[in-house]
Amino acid sequence: MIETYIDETTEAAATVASRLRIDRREFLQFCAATAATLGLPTGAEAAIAKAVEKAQRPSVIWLHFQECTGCSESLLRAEHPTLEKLILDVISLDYHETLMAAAGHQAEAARKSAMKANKGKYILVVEGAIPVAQDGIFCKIGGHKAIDMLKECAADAAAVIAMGSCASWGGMPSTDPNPTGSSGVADVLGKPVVTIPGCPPNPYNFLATAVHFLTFGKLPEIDQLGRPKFAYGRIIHEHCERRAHFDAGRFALEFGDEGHRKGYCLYKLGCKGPETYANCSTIGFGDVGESNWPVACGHPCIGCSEKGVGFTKPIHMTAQLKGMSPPASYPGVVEQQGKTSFASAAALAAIAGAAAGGAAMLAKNLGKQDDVPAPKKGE
Ligand code: FSX
Ligand code: SF4
Ligand code: F3S
Repeated sequence: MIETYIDETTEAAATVASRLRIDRREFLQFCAATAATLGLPTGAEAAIAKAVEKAQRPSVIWLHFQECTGCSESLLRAEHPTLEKLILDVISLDYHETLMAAAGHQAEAARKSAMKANKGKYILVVEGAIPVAQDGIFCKIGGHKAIDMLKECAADAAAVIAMGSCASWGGMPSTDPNPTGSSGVADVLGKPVVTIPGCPPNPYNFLATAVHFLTFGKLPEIDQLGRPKFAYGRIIHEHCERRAHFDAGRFALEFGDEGHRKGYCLYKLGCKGPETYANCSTIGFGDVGESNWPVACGHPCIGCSEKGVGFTKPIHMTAQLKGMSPPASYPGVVEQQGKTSFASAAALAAIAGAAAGGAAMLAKNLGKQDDVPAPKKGE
């Protein structure tokens, strides 16, 4: 049984690897990583390898509206293990204004023919918000208003994916006062769609969604905002590499201060990790190396993927803490003899059954800064 499984997986992997001209081991690693990203049980990588091998690639029509093209850039900028090759292998990208060679009437003809040839079967991916103010006049492509083009393409699509925060809920173009009435795809179509928010969104989340469709013939399970649960089920703060500093009350207070240089928690610089649902902290971005995501680079998360947070709350406003356990009950990291630490004080409060006292300790801990000297002038 195990031998058959290994044989089949190896065979499928070898076929795809030679088709993509990548190493078989790299492809198997990709299958295992995608299965893990999707939260699938052990063995699912075999199903993924076989599905990608068969490559009955779904036709994808990719529209661009109000955006910066960062979503497409993030898909194409990965170099290892040739993510863009895999993406372009698992889908048939039949219309994409940035990538296609065709222009003008040729491009329009390509869209119409892809829609006709794959009627009812294609996946519509939308990048960018749709302006609805003044009858949608603020964005036109090939003489068609974005709002009309979206409705026309969505009518015969098997599934609609809103790629990026702009398409998911309006994103950056919808920032107050939103003069063009920038809106998300679901609002314009008046029905739920799969959303992959982020500015830009993580390409692995798109790829994993496409691979899920390819492997199981359906899109992954989504939450009430249309986000795949495998990627947006938990808050960033839960898995952040700086979380121990948060729990210990050690914060960077200014960019470049000692706390910042030591890699302390960025909560006080406005990090929105505690109220943003995304997997940035666990899967990282691009190929620069592990731990490549905003917080790891020293910048607070701005909540770019979270409606009502990114492009809505000021970047350096402190985040609302969601679903907090009482970190003040953890042992302190820097204990000094003869002093009652916040941790032990909180423990005493807990022993006394003073829940309110524990909450006060948490608040106090957030106001604490461990002996970090203020930066000297000129530092
Ligand atoms: Fe840009 Fe995409 Fe941000 Fe928006 O990404 S990276 S402005 S989410 O639509 O191109
Ligand atoms: Fe990480 Fe931000 Fe949470 Fe601090 S507040 S632990 S930097 S996610
Ligand atoms: Fe965006 Fe925050 Fe992730 S800024 S990329 S949601 S860490």
